[in-house]
Amino acid sequence: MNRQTPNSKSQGPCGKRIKNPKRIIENAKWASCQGFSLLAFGFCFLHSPAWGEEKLAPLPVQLPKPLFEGTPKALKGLNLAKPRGNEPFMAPEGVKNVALNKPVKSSDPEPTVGELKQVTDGDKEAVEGSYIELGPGLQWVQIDLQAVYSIYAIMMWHFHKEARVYRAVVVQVADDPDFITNVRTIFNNDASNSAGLGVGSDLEYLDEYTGKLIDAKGVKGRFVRCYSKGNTSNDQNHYTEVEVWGLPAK
Ligand SMILES: [Ca+2]
Repeated sequence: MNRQTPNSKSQGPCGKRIKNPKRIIENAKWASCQGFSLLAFGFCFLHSPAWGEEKLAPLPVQLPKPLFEGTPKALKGLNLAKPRGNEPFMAPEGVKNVALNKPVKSSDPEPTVGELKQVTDGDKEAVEGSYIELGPGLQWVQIDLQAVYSIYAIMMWHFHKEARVYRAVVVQVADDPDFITNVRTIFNNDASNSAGLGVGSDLEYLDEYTGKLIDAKGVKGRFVRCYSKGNTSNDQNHYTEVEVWGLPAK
């Protein structure tokens, strides 16, 4: 039987004499192992959560009770967004409402009804005493998250006791309290630019107990500002609750 030992001289694939086949075999094994390691590293690189593929889970929002009173007023001529219903919104697992009990400022520092801290107090029921009323015309409320967060969703309830639509709703995120540095607009349904913040292409919507969900797509920021300019029932501006769902920024 023509069987070669590892130490014997043998023929290579090109017919040349190979002096040390054992060494060749070991090198081949080493190269194969390195190739596998590189392949495994590449697989991990592409699939590791550390590179931005967080595990997703439904946003754990607790909705208030529905409380529509009276007959909804006709909202003719408005091109409204379809109601979101109870469809879950997927966000990275572990997101929290980082606006809860955080400080609130406003263009109207003395609301006609309620106190500014109610915007982030966790109470989002539609009953009397659970919402604040700001003056007429363009007004804003601003939340200081007190740290930079990656923001995945903003939930907003203006007033969901009756069918109404708030006008010129604009939501911005910034790095500074004066909204000068790194200002990003994440929602704008002000089609006529009546707020002077630019023409918005988002649709107007009916305020409901399910809240307005804004997909913030992981934008990083510390300050959140929400604008409005009256509503279809009156010129005032109301807020029941604003939630900012995020994770500490990496
Ligand atoms: Ca509240």
